[in-house]
Amino acid sequence: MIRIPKKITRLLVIIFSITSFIYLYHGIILPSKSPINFKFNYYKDIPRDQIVEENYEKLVSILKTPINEPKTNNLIKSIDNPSDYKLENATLMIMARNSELNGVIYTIKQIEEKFNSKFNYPYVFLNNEDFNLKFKEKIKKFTKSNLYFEKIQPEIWNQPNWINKERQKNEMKLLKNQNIAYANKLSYHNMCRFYSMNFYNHPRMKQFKYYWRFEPNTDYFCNIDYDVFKFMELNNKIYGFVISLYDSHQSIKSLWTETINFLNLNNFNNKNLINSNAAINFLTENLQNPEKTKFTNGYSTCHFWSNFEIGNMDFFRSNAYNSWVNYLDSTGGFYYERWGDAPVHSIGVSLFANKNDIHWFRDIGYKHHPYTNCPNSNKCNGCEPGKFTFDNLKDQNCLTNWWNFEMDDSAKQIY
Ligand SMILES: Nc1nc2c(ncn2[C@@H]2O[C@H](COP(=O)(O)OP(=O)(O)OP(=O)(O)O)[C@@H](O)[C@H]2O)c(=O)[nH]1
Ligand SMILES: [Mg+2]
Repeated sequence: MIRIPKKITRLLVIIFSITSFIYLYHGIILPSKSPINFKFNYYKDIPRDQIVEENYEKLVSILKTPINEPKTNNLIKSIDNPSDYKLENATLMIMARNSELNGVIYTIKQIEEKFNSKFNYPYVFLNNEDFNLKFKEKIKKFTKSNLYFEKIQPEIWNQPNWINKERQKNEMKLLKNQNIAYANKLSYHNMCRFYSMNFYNHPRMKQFKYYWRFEPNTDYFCNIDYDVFKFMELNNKIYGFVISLYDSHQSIKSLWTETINFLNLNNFNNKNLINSNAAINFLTENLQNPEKTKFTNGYSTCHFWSNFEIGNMDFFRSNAYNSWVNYLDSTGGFYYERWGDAPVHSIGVSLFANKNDIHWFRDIGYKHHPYTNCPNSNKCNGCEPGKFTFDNLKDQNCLTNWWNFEMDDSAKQIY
């Protein structure tokens, strides 16, 4: 038998270890240089209508389960002396036209009664035109908080001048013929683009970290006795929602394809921006409305309904979100299609944030016609627990997917 000297054996072991490490590092630890390929792994061999029913029943049973406030040990409850209270760096934010004054008052009255009179967070009002005196004077009567009335500058609000007007006109006509709401309303496209990629950099908004977005003519049914912004900060939440829905797929035909294109940029390195605990199943589900996932090339169209949001703008200001949304903008999809800020925010947070940092505010009773989040809680009044929408819209519920696929036990048990 040939005896290999000990020194050589040791050398061989070292060489073997180094080569294996390099191989493993490149093959496993470093992402492979290949295109992104999202896979939805669930399969249910039952008819689609049955899936809709099952998901809806589950939503109703969750909403009917009695709850109270989040069961964390760090809730900061309403305070007796607001003038001494150290507020979070946060604001209540609304975009509105002067003509929407009554709708704004309708909702502010509820937000003040249910939440803000206990804390006095400031409000930011945004408009593409100047707010008139009547608007400003009337609003002052309903809150003691600081009010900021802000104009969105035309260069931020208006569409970029490189948008091909002829193409835009033709595409909008096609979408309008398919009954896509607001397809041919340019201001609506501007609004969606502003909320998708600009609101967090508005000079006034820049001073804040957290925002609560609200809309005119929406309802808030429940007393909120704790500071929701401190809840976000103390529990590392970056995004909070109340209602989750499917979208009209025709309005976002290429949004997912362009997202994949973006993730494949930089020699496929952009996919490193995806969070290791991203909510991929929520984004790629294809059981309840498979035609939507097919039409968009892989996106379920599930989104958080952004007419209510509580968010951390540091996330929106991050490199991942910003480079992606700027890429989206460069494709012209906000104008050649009718991309909403809801799917844009939702894809953004679902891909680039840890899903554990996205919070369902199950305790915030809320309605924006025609959908409601009505918890079974003695803090709520004026809505029917478990009622989500009309029967013919049941299949638009996507909250059950969020619950089934993305919430872990601690998220499910927080209420
Ligand atoms: N200042 C201003 N605000 C706008 C404009 N378009 C929309 N908004 C505001 O942007 C928010 C969203 O617009 P909505 O018309 O409610 O859009 P939506 O919720 O998709 O549609 P609805 O079902 O009609 O409520 C609301 O707060 C509007 O007041 C606009 O051209 N100018
Ligand atoms: Mg609305």
